[in-house]
Amino acid sequence: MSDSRFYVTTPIFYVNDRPHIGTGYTMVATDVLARFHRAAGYDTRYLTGLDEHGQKIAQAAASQGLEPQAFVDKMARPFVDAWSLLDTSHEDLIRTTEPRHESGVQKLWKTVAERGDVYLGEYDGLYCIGCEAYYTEKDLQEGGLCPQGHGKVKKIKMPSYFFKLSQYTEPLLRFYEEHPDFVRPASRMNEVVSFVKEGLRDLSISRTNFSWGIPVPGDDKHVMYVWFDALSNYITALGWPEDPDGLYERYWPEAHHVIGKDILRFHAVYWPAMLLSAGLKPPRCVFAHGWLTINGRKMSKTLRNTVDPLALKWEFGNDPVRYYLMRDTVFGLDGDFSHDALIGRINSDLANDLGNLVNRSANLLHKLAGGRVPEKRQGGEKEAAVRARAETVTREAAEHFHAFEMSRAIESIWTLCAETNRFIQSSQPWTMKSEQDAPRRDACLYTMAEAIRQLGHMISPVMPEKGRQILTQLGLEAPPMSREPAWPSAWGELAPGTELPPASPIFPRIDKKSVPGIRTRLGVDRAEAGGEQKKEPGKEEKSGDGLIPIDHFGTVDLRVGIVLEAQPVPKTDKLLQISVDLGEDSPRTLVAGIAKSYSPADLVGKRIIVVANLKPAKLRGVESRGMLLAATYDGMPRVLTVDGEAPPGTKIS
Ligand code: ME8
Repeated sequence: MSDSRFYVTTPIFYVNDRPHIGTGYTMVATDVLARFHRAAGYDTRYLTGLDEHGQKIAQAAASQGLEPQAFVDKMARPFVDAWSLLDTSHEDLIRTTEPRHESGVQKLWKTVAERGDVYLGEYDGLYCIGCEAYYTEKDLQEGGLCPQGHGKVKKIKMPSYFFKLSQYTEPLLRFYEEHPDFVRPASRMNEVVSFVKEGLRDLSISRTNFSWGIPVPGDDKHVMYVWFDALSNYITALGWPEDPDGLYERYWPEAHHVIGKDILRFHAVYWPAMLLSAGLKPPRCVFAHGWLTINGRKMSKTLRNTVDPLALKWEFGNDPVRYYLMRDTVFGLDGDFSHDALIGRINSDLANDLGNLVNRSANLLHKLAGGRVPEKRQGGEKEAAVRARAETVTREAAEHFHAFEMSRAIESIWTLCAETNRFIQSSQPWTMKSEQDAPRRDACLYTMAEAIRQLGHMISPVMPEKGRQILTQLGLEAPPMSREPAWPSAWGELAPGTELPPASPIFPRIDKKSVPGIRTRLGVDRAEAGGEQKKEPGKEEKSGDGLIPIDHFGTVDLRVGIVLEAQPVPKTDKLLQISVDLGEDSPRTLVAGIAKSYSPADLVGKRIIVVANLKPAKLRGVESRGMLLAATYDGMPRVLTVDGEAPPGTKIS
């Protein structure tokens, strides 16, 4: 086991929302970092999780008429499913309703209290439920609005336990000075220091006006403030305080919290103060990344749905989307998600640059070297230049990954891609046909193949599947998904004589003609038109053969739904009223003429197919918002269902 360790965490996401491109962005970035560190030989642990307590969750549960525990159990599913489909390589996913977490947090509370840092008082001030945060007047936007866009904040007055945060002003400032890299990027460190220098006020850490939280030890009229509970996940997931598996001791000293800039204060001020109070070490680093907008607009509930990371996976595959997210935004700064830019990157960087290089090289090896890795020969200056570039990039890209500069690491890797493309062009191995040319030809082809192997290794943290496919093209047995190809890999490890499989393209181009269909399927046009589908008059496509173009099919939004409840519609023997989970904030009501074939109980739990973008219609006084699909045979409707697992809201294409 390596001595070098790396522990990387994501924020634990609130389960009142569903996974979207913003949370997906944090997951991809942390996954890339975890995979890079594993490849570089670090003993790595990668943690994500779900934040399941607090007033925001309690309210969301109530709005669905569910008990909070039933609500969070239901809402945890889409996250677990999404991360599994996106193939993120976390070792652990903690839920704050798990006993291992709750007991750890209570222990942390007791430790802080035993230090004399907790007292009972009264909170009389402002609170934003959307942020689950306390604010003062000067934090607010004009009109008393939440600075994070959650609308009007509330005034609350209640008995509350307080944490003596004010006493940590000096210790924190000293800690920041001794650990100048604690908050990254550096500009964020300055922000934190200025905030703390203004002086800290004690922090209210318990609530009495609702009960969905971890009880305060010794006073169960209070539940803990959700952030006291949530921040502790980073150590409770390691097994603190008992540490039965030694994970806390092994990984905590190397903790790196990757978060969005919206929650920096909690991680860089409150959390280290809590830890210092408990006599524990603060994490090594808090890295705050920027905010992702969508097509230049702030994310909204509607727009988020159109950038569902799973819809992108089905359309483009995971790796191109990961590549785009890591390449197009500088990690730490704000960035924009644009479907057009994503398609642009797929066609230029992936299909043209890397894809052409790999495919062209595989074809050359078949044509000129009989489908085997050629002899390893010295070659001339040109070969030496490629090798030198590969060695520089191996070092440079690793430095960038270590510094969490993913876009710069990729840029560096692409210089090797460009250099290898130029090398093939100028060497023209296809002209080296005679026996006499054999040594030169071998040297050239070996250098080309070896450069591609290095590229396969180096892009693997960003594009694990594509990296493996590249290695497979070189006849190498790619390591299992759970193990990354090693970094660095010394030049010249490709064994001469290795038999190569037939060449097959790895990075397909997206044809311009298919772009309108993609935009329709992903709902981009609808979103850009503000929710309405644009139709150009007179532009209807007609076809005399009764066939429709694919994008007509794409205008029907078919989704998987899970039936939650069903009941007969009064005064009819045909209709059932069904409540269906389509993965939205609240279930939809559908009315379907299937009562002849199904009793309500038969339907509950079925995964059905729903037309989700149908205009609402009233049937016997009940508004139906969508239509389920059924095949009617012999007068008996049979409901269409899904073969196997598919979370509610999954798009059918
Ligand atoms: O804050 N761009 O959870 P949360 C980039 N439970 N990243 C985004 C994003 C966007 N538009 N939208 C969300 C919470 N994120 C707390 C955390 S941790 C102890 C408790 C990402 O569900 C980003 O990482 O609101 C952000 O910090 C996180 O999702 C917020 O997730």
